[in-house]
Amino acid sequence: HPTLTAPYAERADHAVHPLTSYLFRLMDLKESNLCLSADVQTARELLFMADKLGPSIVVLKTHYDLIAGWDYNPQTGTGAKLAALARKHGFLIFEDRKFVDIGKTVQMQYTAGTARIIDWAHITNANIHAGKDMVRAMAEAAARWKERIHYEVKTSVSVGTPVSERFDDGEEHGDEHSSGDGDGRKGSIVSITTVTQSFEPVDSPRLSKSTTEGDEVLFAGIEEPPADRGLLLLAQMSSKGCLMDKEYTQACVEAARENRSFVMGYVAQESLNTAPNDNFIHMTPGCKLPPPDEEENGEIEGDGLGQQYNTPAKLIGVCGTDIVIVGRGIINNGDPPSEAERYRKKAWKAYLARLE
Ligand code: 5IU
Repeated sequence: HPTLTAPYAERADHAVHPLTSYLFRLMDLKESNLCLSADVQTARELLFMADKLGPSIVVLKTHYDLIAGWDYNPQTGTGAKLAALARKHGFLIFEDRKFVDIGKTVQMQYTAGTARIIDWAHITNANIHAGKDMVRAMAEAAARWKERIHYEVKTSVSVGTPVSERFDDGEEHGDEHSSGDGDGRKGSIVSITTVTQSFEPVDSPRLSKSTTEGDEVLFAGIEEPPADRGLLLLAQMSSKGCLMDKEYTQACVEAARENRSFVMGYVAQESLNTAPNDNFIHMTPGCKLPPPDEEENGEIEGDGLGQQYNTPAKLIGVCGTDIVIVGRGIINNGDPPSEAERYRKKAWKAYLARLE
């Protein structure tokens, strides 16, 4: 398929979804096709990892429900802080929530409740075993969210105000910032609105080549992410004995094609782009490298609990995925930032080789 040999920059130009286009540009700019699966135990560790590994990654995958001490405050909580780190370093947040239920329930889980995932996660994913109508339900919820955000940005936030200055004037912001869905909460916009020039440039020589001057630039040429939300369909899993069959995976492909303005692509074990105009992005977990002193001869042991691993070279070069998702391979290392760089370089090399 043409997407296997097309540069990410070129695919950015042809992507239907604005976030997919942004993500491909980030990948090109940061020379990274690495997603960190930040499965740590506390919010503190999560934010630490996001800040330290931010320069190496393009996506940070979360499981908010395994984090102890997750702060649900929409303005100052863990989601808002992650969103700020995402802007600072240029990565997208992917909450690996694997939604599966009837459409109405999923809409509520996605937009409301404790975590308000839609406010801080650019991307989430869905298991469509309950039927593909739930994809449309989530798309509708995301469209309503976007409308609300645009309205709130226009009416109540002056672009360019640093996050820290925005709500600390001692005033009640009740009405004009209310999120419009009747829960009386205020200011949830902080996690997503346009904030420029409020962060120090990140000290990363690797990125400085693209630095540009100008108001809209955060650092090193990375622009603001669009105020959009995207979905990945859970098409295949990495675990042993996974019950998702070919028919299910094919239903995901159909659901993706029917919802191109919301579905960015898949979490899958191989590329599912087959139709001429498919340009979906693929992310793949179950990725690990052998230790640096060992040859890459294919076999990587699983974790004894059903997880199976492949190397970045195989997943990108042979299976045709775009982004590898790595958790314990990086997190359990004594030096996560340099281990993340080792994974980034390997995965990027596999991508460059695929282009030839
Ligand atoms: N994850 C998988 N396999 C899948 C899907 C998600 O491992 O098919 I969809 C998640 C689980 C964990 C991360 O959060 O990706 C992988 O972590 P390790 O790299 O530590 O195995």
